[in-house]
Amino acid sequence: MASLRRVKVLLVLNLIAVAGFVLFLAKCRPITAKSGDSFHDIHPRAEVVNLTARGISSIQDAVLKRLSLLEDIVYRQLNGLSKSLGLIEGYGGRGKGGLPATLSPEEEEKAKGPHEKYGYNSYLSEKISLDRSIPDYRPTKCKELKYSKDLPQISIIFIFVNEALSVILRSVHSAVNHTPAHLLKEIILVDDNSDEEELKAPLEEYVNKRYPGLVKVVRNQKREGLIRARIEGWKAATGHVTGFFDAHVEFTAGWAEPVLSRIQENRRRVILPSIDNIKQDNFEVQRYENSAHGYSWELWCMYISPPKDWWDAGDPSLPISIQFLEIIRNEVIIAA
Ligand SMILES: [Mn+2]
Repeated sequence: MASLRRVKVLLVLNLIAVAGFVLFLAKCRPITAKSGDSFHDIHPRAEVVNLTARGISSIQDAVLKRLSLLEDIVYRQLNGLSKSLGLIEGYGGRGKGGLPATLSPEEEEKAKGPHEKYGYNSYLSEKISLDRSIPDYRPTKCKELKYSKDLPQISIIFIFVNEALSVILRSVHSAVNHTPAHLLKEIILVDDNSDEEELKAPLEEYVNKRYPGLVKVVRNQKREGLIRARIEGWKAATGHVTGFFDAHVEFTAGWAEPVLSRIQENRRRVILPSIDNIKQDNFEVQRYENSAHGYSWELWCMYISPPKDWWDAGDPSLPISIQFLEIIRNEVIIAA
């Protein structure tokens, strides 16, 4: 008697499950697409209906296929965003892997003026993807370190005046691509009163559509200079940690965890990542040796070799403590 009841219950559960699948398939019918649309071509209705006969694993496959198709559609739409600004997304293309990028002789001609204006080859920058891959030059020991999942969130602040749009957006894309999402509270763009039209509505519309809710734009009504502009960014920040960067940088994977981990250990620390170089003429990423940063008496920024006890320890993953600064390898910056 008990077993009969169990069978009945199972039968009812099965019926509910089948009804659920039928309902799911009915609700998830492909939307009527325009003729020639690849969505329609890849998922004709007949194929979806036949799947009910082929069992659950086929349905799962169909759902997975549909998800990857939707992902493609979303990706294409987002790519359209950068295309409208004459820019490119995706990991490949010119300058991928941080290799030197080149222009054709005709393009070289067009590049001369902008190069002079920005101090780097901004015309070439437009031909390099906003998501290009760059090499990970961390010492092996740094790559092997494990960090707590529970780290404080960071607000990344970029400051700019009349910087090339493609260079700012590559900084933003790179920050999003290489900072774990749960650690990135927001990105703040501080425009210290630029004149360039492309940095006004086009920049703001792009970041609002591409990264809704993630990017804030702060505009100074008059030129304030680097430090006051940074302070304006800091006022807008809501993360536990604030990171200040020039708006012509690219990040590598794993840059954030060591920084946040050291600040979590001691909130009074100011951390400076070890900075590689992006060459201003061809955007090649050039490895720089681990070093501390300091200033000469003329206030020129200098790279300082780590002290003897750091070398003696023989562990390249150790921070270099020079008074209040600790250096961790991982940000790259255009030395422009
Ligand atoms: Mn700089």
